Amino acid sequence: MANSRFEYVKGFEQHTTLLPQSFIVIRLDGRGFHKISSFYEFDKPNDIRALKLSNAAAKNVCSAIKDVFVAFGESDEYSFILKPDTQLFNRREDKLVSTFVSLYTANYIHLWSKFFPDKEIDLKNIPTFDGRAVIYPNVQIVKDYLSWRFVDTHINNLYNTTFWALVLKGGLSTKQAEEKLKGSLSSDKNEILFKEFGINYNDELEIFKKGSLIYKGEIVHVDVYKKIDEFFKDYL
Ligand code: DGT
Ligand code: MG
Ligand code: MG
Ligand code: MG
Ligand code: MG
Repeated sequence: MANSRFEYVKGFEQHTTLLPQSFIVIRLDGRGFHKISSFYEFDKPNDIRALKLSNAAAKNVCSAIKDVFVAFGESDEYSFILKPDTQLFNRREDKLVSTFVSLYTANYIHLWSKFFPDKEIDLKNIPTFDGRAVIYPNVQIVKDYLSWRFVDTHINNLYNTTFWALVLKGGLSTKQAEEKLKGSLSSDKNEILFKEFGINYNDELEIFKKGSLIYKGEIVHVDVYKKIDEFFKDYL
């Protein structure tokens, strides 16, 4: 490239190179999905079409970027875990995060009509995503990261399932449902679901209860922390 007297402006660019030999987790999260889910009338608390759409988009990201060895999705978020020795973009954080965000978002929008054939994308309500990269320096911590997202899925889903049963089936206001669930234990929520609504939480769809994990090109819904050693066996 020709040198010009303007070239010095390049010196203002700042780049962060992520720590070598450590796991890079890139987590994407839907922007304002509270509003997006209500605009497109997602089923409450879980919309199977939306979850399948995010899985399909994430699967394409995993196919495009081979250094992802495991990914996990729930609600409006997806985490992609890269191999610790990846040299993708020389581990430049801005390139990594922006590439994942745009690849995922482009796939999400491209695949939208397949999962929501009756709902056109509205230009003022385009689903978009933010992203961050986090470095986990050893296997134990990155295993705990994945378990954390899994447990979060479970806790939120049990709460949301009970909350929306109280509102949609029990006729409570959202405020009343919130009050009723304040300080409740998991066992209390299971009991409310069963006694008041005849719902056995165990019978809920696995994808709702457990989130989705992509490993070796397959999407599975499993107790992540029980199988965690299998996913990380190459790094133990
Ligand atoms: P943010 O991430 O700060 O831009 O804001 P939000 O609104 O995306 O907040 P977040 O990510 O903490 O929470 C996800 C929202 O998306 C939450 O309001 C529930 C909603 N959502 C996600 N998946 C579903 C679904 O399957 N059905 C429905 N009805 N809502 C969903
Ligand atoms: Mg967010
Ligand atoms: Mg969000
Ligand atoms: Mg979220
Ligand atoms: Mg370029």
